[in-house]
Amino acid sequence: MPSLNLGILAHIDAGKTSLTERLLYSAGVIDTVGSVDRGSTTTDTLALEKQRGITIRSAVVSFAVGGTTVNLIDTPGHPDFIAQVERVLGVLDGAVLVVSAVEGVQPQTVVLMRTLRRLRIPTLVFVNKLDRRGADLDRTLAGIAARLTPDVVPLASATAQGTKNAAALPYHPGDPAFTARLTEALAGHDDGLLADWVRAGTDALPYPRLRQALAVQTGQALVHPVFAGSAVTGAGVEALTDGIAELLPGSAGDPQGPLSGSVFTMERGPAGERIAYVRLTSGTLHVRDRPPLHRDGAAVGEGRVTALSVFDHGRDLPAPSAAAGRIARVWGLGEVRIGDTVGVPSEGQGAAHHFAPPSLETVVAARRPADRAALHSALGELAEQDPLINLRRDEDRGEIAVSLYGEVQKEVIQATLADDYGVQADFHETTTIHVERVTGSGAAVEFIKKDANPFLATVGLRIEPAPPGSGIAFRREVELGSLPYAFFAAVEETVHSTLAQGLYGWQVADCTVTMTHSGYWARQSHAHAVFDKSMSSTSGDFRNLTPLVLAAALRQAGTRVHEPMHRFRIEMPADALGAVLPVLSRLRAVPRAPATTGPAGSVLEGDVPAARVHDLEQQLPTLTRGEGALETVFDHYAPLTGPPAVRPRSGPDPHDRKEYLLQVQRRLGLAAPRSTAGRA
Ligand SMILES: Nc1nc2c(ncn2[C@@H]2O[C@H](COP(=O)(O)OP(=O)(O)OP(=O)(O)O)[C@@H](O)[C@H]2O)c(=O)[nH]1
Ligand SMILES: [Mg+2]
Repeated sequence: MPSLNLGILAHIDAGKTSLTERLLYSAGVIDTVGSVDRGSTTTDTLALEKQRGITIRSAVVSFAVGGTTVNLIDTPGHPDFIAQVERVLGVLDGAVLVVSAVEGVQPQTVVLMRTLRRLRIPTLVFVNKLDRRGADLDRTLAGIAARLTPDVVPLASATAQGTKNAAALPYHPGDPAFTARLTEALAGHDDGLLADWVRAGTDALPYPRLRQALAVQTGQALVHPVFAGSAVTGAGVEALTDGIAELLPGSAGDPQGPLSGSVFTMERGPAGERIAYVRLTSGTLHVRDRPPLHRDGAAVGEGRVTALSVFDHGRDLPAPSAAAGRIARVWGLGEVRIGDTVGVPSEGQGAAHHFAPPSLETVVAARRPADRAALHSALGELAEQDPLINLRRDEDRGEIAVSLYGEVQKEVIQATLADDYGVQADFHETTTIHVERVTGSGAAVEFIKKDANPFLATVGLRIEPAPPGSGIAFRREVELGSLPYAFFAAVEETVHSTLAQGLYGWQVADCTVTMTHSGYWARQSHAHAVFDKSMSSTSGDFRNLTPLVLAAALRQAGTRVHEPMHRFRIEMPADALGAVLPVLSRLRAVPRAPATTGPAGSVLEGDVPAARVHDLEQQLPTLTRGEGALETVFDHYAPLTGPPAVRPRSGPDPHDRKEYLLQVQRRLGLAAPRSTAGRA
């Protein structure tokens, strides 16, 4: 049976989990519809999810429709868990973007749709909550066209909105206004259709032709059909189910091809064992297979599949094998992490980042000193499972810091440490993670056996700024054949790890590093002499020299510290504006335009430093008599005004040459740097 891996995405509380429940019910997988509010849904299974009524971890369920097995992935909408969505994006054949008919398009909706369109993931839109008071389909559709994309085709109108009898009425194929709108939307991407339309004059094109073009263009993510209904009453859900089967393309993948799959989420079984969720794009995985594992394109050992289960008709069932197109839960993959490839990496797999990195960081400490080791290993395990939980260990002070998206994620990590690991942890004050941007260009070189270079390596590097968001690129100006590949790889890896701490201790963002000089001493061996290590270069020489050269180039180039900024949107009673504005300016928030005031109150949008978002959240209720609603989402990095914030370094500091060489020497366990004893 063909399969379709379908993600449900939306702003928090739009109704993803409720809709998932409805889809399962309408496909006959469950007999009663569970409720988020009673903690009885199929996908929100964690105790914390039930308590809080929000989704924290992506969950997979499946149902069959029209001869296709749909693997449905319910994702969290809270921006603190955006990393979960990030990992899911890479495994989707299609998506349903849920928009509330009451709240309309929300900040996270914009971020998600932008990403879905960029990745060309075929996406249907479902306007939910037609039954809730204040629902307005037309207003929501106008918002979608204005803020998400004009390439949408509404397929239904609404009646009795705002009541429990609310219904979505699919447009009739014989409705000339509807077919005209549909034709117009499709003809923009299809010259053949456009020509036929012009030729047909006032006659409508045959509906089956339009419907087929709609499926093709939806599959290419050129247009997005819009459905409407209610996840609570079930209105419109059947039409959505049919639309999923008809309009979204299933998985293509060759079960006979080379094995390739990617791990998009992990969980722990009852005995604490790791279970990886693998979306297979090619080949077939069997129990007892020993598939190779890859991380960022590099081999990281192999797993041994001890058991697997495949999603089919509801939940997953144990199976001897899983084939391309499917999602399998796999036991026995050892040290596997989210984002890893099982088998051979295929194109486009790997650590792509679609959303902003976490902008907060907090030091975590065990409440009981005796738990310190347990805390460190528990955090290490959490971070290993999820590469987006970054840890920074400060060996000197014996501290460990974890990067975060927000306060809710912090509470979830705290609860997980307590519930799953039995460790009571305290989180110290949250600080903002800044980045450094290179301001000019700089270059440095150290030659082998020259000056004070104690390493058997020649390395020259130039660093230059690159456009925001482009990341760190490594280039070579020297011939590939001029250096063994392993040495190039050592330089490239070290460039990345060195740039994790710039001139002020922050990650250096967006720059190009070019290798301008290279040189090494080949393995010396004479007929009668033993191989003399002090005479031939090793990767270690390149690893140890690169930070010194890069640090010198970076000092010449200069950097400026930038802080993360969030875009905010505040809805409040019009008379609260006077109290809110001065507080915003105290928090260094800057409105982008004057507030707009309508019958429903005032709306103000602007930018606020990430560091001040939590303050704003806490103050808003008092300023607006509890009626203000704040939404924020990361937007960009802005230069920090005033003196640059400095982050304490960890590890040897290549900007202090003498101290750096001493530390390297100590690490190598050498009496003195070889070949230049005492010269450093
Ligand atoms: N009236 C009405 N309420 C709905 C509808 N869909 C969801 N809700 C309610 O909206 C709230 C959020 O629903 P969820 O299904 O948890 O939303 P979600 O998008 O999964 O939320 P997160 O996973 O936390 O992002 C719950 O109180 C639901 O009962 C709907 O169609 N009509
Ligand atoms: Mg949910």
